[in-house]
Amino acid sequence: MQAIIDLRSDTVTEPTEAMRRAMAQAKVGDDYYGEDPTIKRLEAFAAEILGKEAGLFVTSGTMGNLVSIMTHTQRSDGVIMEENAHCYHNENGNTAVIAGVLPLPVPGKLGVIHPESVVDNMRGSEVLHSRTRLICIENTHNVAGGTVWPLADLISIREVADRFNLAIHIDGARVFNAAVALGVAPAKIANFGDSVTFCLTKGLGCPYGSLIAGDSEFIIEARRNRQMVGGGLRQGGVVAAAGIVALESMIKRLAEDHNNAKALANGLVELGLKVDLEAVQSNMVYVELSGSSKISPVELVQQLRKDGIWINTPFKSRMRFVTHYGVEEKHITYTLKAIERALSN
Ligand code: TLP
Repeated sequence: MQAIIDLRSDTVTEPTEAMRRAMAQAKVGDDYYGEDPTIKRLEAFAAEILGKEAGLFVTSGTMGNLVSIMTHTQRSDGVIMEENAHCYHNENGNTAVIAGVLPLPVPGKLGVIHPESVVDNMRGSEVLHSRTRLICIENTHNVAGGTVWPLADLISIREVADRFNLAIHIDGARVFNAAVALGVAPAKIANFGDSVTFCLTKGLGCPYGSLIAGDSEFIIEARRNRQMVGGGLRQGGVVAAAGIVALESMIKRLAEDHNNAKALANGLVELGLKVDLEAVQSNMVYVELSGSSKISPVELVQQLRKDGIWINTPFKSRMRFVTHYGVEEKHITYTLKAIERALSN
């Protein structure tokens, strides 16, 4: 097999032919004046799919989370987030540095925050404390394994948020994976959040872009905050056109990525590797080598690269494989064979 099998992330997906055609033909205008018809169409479409009043096109998931957090909070407010959340660890401290809020990391189980953790970390109006204003939840949860929040837990977190008058922001970079995994409409999940960010660039295959959805007032304010962080988009309709194609045609097929991830996970377990199968719920597989393995995780990654299989450098010996558009069943079989060879050398 010649082509590279890139399992580093679903962010490596490239636009489909249909997206490229739509991009070439996109009607555009200056978004600053509210005149880009394609961006407007994408924002309305995203809002509709998520059952929200309005949408806002932003350049990335990171910007979407930041702008949403800025919009829900004032400087010095406290924001509860799961201790391995992307917006806590992987956004370069932007919530603290730019939004000026205090992240309050709490433990999670498979990425899910228990309502009691919210209660334990709540701070009121004492002059000493940051006022807790917001809970950020991540669905699917990346570092927990691409795990999906069960609907029952979404109900519980909403209840506790309402009890303490907190808003909920959903980092739904992969919210469509969550919806497909649960077999529910994306709006059913989004309904538990006051705002949601999702990415067009992950399993949906777009070259760039994310959306925030929320109520109209929230989005008006979010647009101001997007401006503050340099996110005005001018003739961004060229990219939004790909986003519309993605929302129309790339959501259902995520189920294939989930099936491929499960096949990969089962194959890895058969090879004696440590995978928490309970955590394999969407398009990710995290794996660790057993202590008795002759090869180290870094050596395995290097060996696989020689076979044309790319994965990221392991973090604390944990390796991540991500399935996505362009990765097929035959690539999973090939990858498993290559791993078997590497382990037996
Ligand atoms: N995740 C990327 C890397 O940054 C780790 C990946 O390869 O998985 N929320 C979640 C849950 C994410 O996984 C990511 C990206 C983001 C937000 C940020 O999105 P972008 O990359 O568009 O800023």
